[in-house]
Amino acid sequence: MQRRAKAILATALAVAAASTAAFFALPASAETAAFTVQNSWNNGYQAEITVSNDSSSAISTWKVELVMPAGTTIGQSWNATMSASGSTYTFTPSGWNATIAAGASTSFGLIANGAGRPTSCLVNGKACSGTVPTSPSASASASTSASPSPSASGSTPPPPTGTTPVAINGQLKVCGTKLCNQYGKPVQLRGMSTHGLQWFPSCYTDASVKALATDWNADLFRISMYVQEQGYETNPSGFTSQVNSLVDKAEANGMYALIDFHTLTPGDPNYNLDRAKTFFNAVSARNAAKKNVIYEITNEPNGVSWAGIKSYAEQIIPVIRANDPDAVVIVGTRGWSSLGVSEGATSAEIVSNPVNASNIMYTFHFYAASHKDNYRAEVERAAASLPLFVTEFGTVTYTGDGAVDTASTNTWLDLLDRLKISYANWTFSDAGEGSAALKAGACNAGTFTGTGPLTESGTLMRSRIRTADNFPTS
Ligand code: IDC
Repeated sequence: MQRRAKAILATALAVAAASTAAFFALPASAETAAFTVQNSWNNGYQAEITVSNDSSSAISTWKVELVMPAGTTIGQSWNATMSASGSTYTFTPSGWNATIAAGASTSFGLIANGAGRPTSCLVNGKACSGTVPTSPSASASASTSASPSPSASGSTPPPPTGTTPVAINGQLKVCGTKLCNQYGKPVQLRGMSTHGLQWFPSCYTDASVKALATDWNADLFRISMYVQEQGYETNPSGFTSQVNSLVDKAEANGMYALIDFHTLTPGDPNYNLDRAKTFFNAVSARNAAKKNVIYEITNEPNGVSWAGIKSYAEQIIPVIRANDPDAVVIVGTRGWSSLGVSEGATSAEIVSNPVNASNIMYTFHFYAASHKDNYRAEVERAAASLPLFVTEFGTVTYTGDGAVDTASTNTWLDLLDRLKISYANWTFSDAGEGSAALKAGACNAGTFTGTGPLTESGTLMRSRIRTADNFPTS
């Protein structure tokens, strides 16, 4: 077809300053690039260039060349490798973002010194068409921290056409300190986390995910993809596919899918920085059009400063945003996602130095038999100024084993309900440990409904998760 025939060869560049929004006419299918000024100041600006593959087949690399006018230079870039020759600046992939799937895109950023916009641009060697806007005024779409953008532009979405959590709530968005649905109303999602995908594949089948949605009435399915311990690092493409297939299963059942890049040991997420870029580029490109995906970029940072975690987040979030701009992203916190408490700090270090990105939340984890009143007090305090998401908690001790602490679990869940903090319980698996919701052998037996296959922890969690949701639509 015409689209296929024209792929690769036909290229164009669309250049737009945020305030002028001038786009060139593009060929029916092409690699394209959009130049957006994100922030500007007296004698400089920050721009983002999004390279899109609008064709029907993947491209394996890309090159953007910009010619800058006299008086303006490009000082630095990120998520691309830059080289300069006179006034021509050439940008090639950082490595992890070379391949762009059909219909997907990737972005890189730059800082220009001087107000001049590019006078010429090429994508993969083909000339741009149209005119480059010259207005130096650019409306900032600079990111802010956790503060809300109270009224989203645009009209109210139509009433829901289905009854599942995703059909009702649609695309989620952080509003102030809360997670809001497509109607701008705060919601709490309640659900379960997988165990390590590498160990319990038979627990995550069509039948089990359906049982979570229809028998447990879960809203949320956390997909825990360990990076070490025989996880992602041993087979990146295999684990990426497994995650994508579980995203699809959650979507088919109307549940939100939380993609957990399950770092644990080593505790510094920067150890996995390149793997995270590759992984999140792939999953965010592949799932960009879905409304049910939430990204958890690091599970439990430990032995690393908040500054180190923040730096990691500020490198991974742009990779996701380039493909899936409206998705909520969740950032792990210091001390095994304890908001710092387990390493002698507090949430104040985040409040005073938040991640420079919008539409994000921060992780808090607890294990009910180990973490009690002082942790609850910190959550209550932090929730007043930070959007929090309990992406993992256990009913037992932090080892994942031992007796269920029903009283502490219920105290915790009552607090999360009151604060409308979403949660996922560790684990929906039949691991032989106290935190597992299913009895040993239950996954191979293949029955996931009712309380028959459940442990004490599973029975408690099912009873908490099954109760009616409160998802306001007006
Ligand atoms: C535990 C599992 C256990 C496994 C161990 C190491 O329950 O079977 O042997 O990890 O992989 C966390 C982690 C989570 C832990 C869990 C319980 O996010 O990976 O799972 N836990 O120890 N943080 C606090 C507790």
